[in-house]
Amino acid sequence: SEAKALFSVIGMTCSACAASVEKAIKRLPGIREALVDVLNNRAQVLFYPSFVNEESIGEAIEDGGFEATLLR
Ligand code: 9UX
Repeated sequence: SEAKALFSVIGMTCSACAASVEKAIKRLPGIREALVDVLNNRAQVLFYPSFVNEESIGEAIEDGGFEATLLR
């Protein structure tokens, strides 16, 4: 089954930042969709929990130089 996570992502200042965050998330296994909203500093991710979890997704975002906090 599918799960959904919403992150606050701090440090995105342009649409290229958002594209880079989206790409970093989508490189992980088990990602169904990643929607990054630069104006609201949010990333919503649909994923398959048997392949990936919230912690790994957050780490992938932070590896790109952004600060990620899981909201729900
Ligand atoms: Mo958005 Mo640019 O970063 O260096 S401000 S990619």
